[in-house]
Amino acid sequence: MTTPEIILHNYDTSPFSEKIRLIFGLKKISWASVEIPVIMPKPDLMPLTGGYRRTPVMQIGADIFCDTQVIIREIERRFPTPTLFPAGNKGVMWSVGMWTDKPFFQASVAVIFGGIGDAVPDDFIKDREQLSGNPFNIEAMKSAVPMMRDHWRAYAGWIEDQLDDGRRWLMGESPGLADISTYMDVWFLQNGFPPAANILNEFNLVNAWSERVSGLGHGDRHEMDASDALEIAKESTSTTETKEDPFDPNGRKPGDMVSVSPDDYGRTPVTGELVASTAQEIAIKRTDERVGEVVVHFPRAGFLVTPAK
Ligand SMILES: N[C@@H](CCC(=O)N[C@@H](CS)C(=O)NCC(=O)O)C(=O)O
Repeated sequence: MTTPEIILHNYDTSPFSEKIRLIFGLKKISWASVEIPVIMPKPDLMPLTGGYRRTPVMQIGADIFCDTQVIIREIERRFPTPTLFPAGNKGVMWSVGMWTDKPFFQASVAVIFGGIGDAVPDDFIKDREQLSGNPFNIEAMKSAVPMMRDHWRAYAGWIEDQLDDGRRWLMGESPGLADISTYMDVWFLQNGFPPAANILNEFNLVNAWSERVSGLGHGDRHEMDASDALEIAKESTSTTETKEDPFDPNGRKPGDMVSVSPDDYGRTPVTGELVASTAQEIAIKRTDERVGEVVVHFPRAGFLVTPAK
């Protein structure tokens, strides 16, 4: 059997997708891009995820990976060379991701959307209010811009500090996950609201490094229609093996019905039957009339798992 294609459901302006596209570049992976809408509804994504709406989502046959944490883990497992961890330090690299994906990302959102201000379209504002469950308050973001610029500048200063011994990449002489995760926020600022990128003017090392990261490229990308991706899911069988987790502190086991949702935003729960779980990942099986049986994978850190009927 040939290995099914890697499919990334994404849109071009999505920073979290850029992180994955650059990993495809670093590892020279061939992949298919399915363009998904920037706002809900996402009618061709929901049959695959069962309700998870965030961007990106990776599909390999009938296995669906939600959140860049499990996407990255799966890419590294399938394509170990060149590694995303050229200097080891794996645990530290994952925790760097918590900084880049949360406080650094939130500072970027405030600086970008506060900067765009009244030009942010109404339907986008309404969608992001639904996503977060909070007001997407442009006035508040506008007034927060000076403080968030300060945070952003402090974070950029950390990148500059890391590079100031002359190294080319954050962990040494080869690119890895630290570069790509951190660059995501630099890319978002440069592309989301270019005037705000003047925060970077004082950071010569960061500017030179960011060009190197951008130069990793996106691997070998081709476009795919959403309908073809759904068809592939329908014709495929998940390759995830049922596996009990002997150390699960809550006694969860294959066959249990559970709901999984992010703990921060886009919290729609996805319900299914537990297939396999570890400290880092949970995979649940569900059925949809358009795609048949699929197995959906989520990270554990940043997600909530609750019993379901
Ligand atoms: N922790 C998630 C965050 C993903 C995320 O926030 N993505 C943004 C776009 S870059 C999003 O989902 N926005 C709403 C949407 O696309 O519907 C991950 O690592 O994948």
